[in-house]
Amino acid sequence: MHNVTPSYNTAVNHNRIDYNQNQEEETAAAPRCKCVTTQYYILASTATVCCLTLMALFSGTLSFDILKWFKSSSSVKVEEYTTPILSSQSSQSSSFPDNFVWGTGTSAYQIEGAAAEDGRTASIWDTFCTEQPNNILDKSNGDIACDHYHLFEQDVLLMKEMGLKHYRFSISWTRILPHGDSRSEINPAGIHYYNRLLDTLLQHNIEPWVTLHHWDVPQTLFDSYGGWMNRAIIQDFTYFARVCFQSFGHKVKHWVTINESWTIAVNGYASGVHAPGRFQRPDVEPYVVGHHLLLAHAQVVKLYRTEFAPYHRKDGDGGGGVIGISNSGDYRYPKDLHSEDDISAAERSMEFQLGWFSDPIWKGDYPLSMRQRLGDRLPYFTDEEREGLLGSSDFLGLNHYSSMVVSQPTEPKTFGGYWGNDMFVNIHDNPNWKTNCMGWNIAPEGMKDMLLWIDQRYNQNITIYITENGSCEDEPNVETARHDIKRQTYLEAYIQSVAEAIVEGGVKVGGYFAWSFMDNFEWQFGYQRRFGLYYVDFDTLERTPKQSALWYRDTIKMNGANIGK
Ligand code: PNW
Repeated sequence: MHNVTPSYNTAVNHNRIDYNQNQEEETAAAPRCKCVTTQYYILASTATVCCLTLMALFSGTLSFDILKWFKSSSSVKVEEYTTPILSSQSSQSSSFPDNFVWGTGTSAYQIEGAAAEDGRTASIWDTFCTEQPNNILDKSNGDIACDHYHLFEQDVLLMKEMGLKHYRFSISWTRILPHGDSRSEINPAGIHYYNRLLDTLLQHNIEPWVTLHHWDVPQTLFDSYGGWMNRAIIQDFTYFARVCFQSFGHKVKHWVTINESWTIAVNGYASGVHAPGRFQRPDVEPYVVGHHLLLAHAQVVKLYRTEFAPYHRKDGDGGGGVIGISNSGDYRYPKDLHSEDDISAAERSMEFQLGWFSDPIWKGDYPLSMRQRLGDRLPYFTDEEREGLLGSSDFLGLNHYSSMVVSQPTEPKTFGGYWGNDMFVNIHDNPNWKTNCMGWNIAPEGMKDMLLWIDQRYNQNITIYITENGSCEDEPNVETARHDIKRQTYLEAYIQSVAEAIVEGGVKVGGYFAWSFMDNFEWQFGYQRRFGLYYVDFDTLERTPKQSALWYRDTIKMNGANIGK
C-alpha cells in the first residue's frame, strides 16, 4: 500500500483475516461454474418440477424451499437451514409505504469479470490492480470477479428467487466506449450485453436502477488528460451518458449519475487507496476532482431531462424516467453533547462528506464551512453552473454504512493538506458500538439521524433512496456464511432505523437497497471482504444464499412488516 495517511474510515488491519485458509477440498475440485439454480433445475425432472409447483402452491411455500428440496435430492450434501415462516406474519402492519422500493445493488467492476472480452478496454481500476498488485490486499483484480458477464441469467433467476423487484447495477464505461470518448465506435457487444441483462431483468419484473459511473474511468482518458482532474471529462462523461440514454433509456426508468463522489475524490486523490492511487496533492486534487464530478453530474441530468426523460417508459405510471446521484453520508455525533465546539465539529464533518456533494444540488453552493476552511483551494462555480446544479436531482441516493463520534481538536493541526485535517475534527470510539470486519462502527441509530439531518438541511424537500447499506462479515467458508446472523441483525436494525425516520420524522424515504446482492471484488481489499446476501465461492463461482438472503426475501414479501417484530 502507499505510504500515506489512510482515509480515516478505511483504516483496517490488512492481515487480520485470511478467508482462504479453510477452503474445502470438495469445493476446490468442483467445476468452475456451479450456480445453484441452474444445477438443481437441470437435475430435476419435469415431472418433479410440476409436482413441486403444485405442492408449493398448496402449502404457500416459496421457491427457496423448492431449491432446498432440489438440494436435498441431489448428490451434493447441503445443510438444512431454517427460513422464517411468512404466512402467519404477513398481515402485520408495516411502517413502509405500499410502493416502497426494496432492492439490492452491485457495480460493474466488482462483479462482471470478462475484463478483456468483447471489446472492453481497461479502466483505471484494471490498471490499479494489475500493474501494481500490491495495491490490493490479496493482489487480486476484477478480471473474473463473479463472472456475472457470463452468469447474469442465472443471477437474475437468483434475484427472482429472492423476490427482488428492484436491482441497482452500473454500466462499464469501457464496455460501451472502448476509447472512452466520442472518437470511439460504440461497441455493439457492450450494448448487446446490457440489453440482454435489462431484458432478462424486465422479463422477471425486476426494475433496473442504473448507475452510470461507479468509479471505472477509461484508462485512455486518464492517460490523455488525467481523468476527473481535467474539465475535459465533463464532455466525455456526458457523451457516454448520451449513448446509454439512447441505447437503454426506453428500458430504464431510474438512473444514478455518479456513485459516491466523496469516495472517488478522497480515496482516489488524497489517500490514494483507490484508483487512480493519487496522493501527491491531497490539498488540491480531491477538491478539483469533486468539482468536476458535480459539474458532470449536472450536465448529464440536463441532457437527460431535456432530451430523454419526457419520452421514455411512460408505461403505467404516466411519467418518464427519474435521475439522481448517490452520495456517501455517514453520521457524526458530537463527543460532548453540551459542547458547542463538538457540535459544530460534528456538523462540519457531515458537511465535508455528504454536504460537499449535496449542498451544491439542494442549496446551490458548497457548504460554508468548506469555503471557510479551504478558501481558494475549493473551486468556485459560475452563476450558470450554480443554476445548473441547483435542483439537478430527482432524488438523493444515500449510501450509509456507519457513524462516528467526533470532537473539536484543542490544538491546531500542523498538517493542513489532507482532507481529514482540512475538516479539523478528532475521531473517538463509542464503547457501545461494535465494529464489522471493515473496522466500521455498527450504529443503526445513525441511519435515522442521518436521514433527519438531510431532511432538515434540505428543507423537507427531498426524496431519499438508501442506495447502499450493508455489512461485511467474517465468512471464511460457505458454512459460516449460511449462518450470517450478524449481517441479518445489522440489516434489520438499520432498516428499523429507516422506519423510524419515516414514521417519527416524516422523512420521504422511497426505498432501500441492500449492499450487496452477492459477495464481490471489494476494491482495495480484493475478495477478502464479503458484503453479499449471496455467498460466492471464488474458486467455483458457486452462489449460495446466506440466511440474510432468506430473511430479506421475507422482508420484501412483507413490505418490512417483519422488521423489529
Ligand atoms: C461503497 N469509506 O464504497 C461503494 O459504493 C461500493 O462499491 C462498496 O463495495 C461498498 O461501499 C462497501 O465498501 C465505500 O471509506 C468505500 O468509508 C469506502 C468507504 C465507504 C464506502
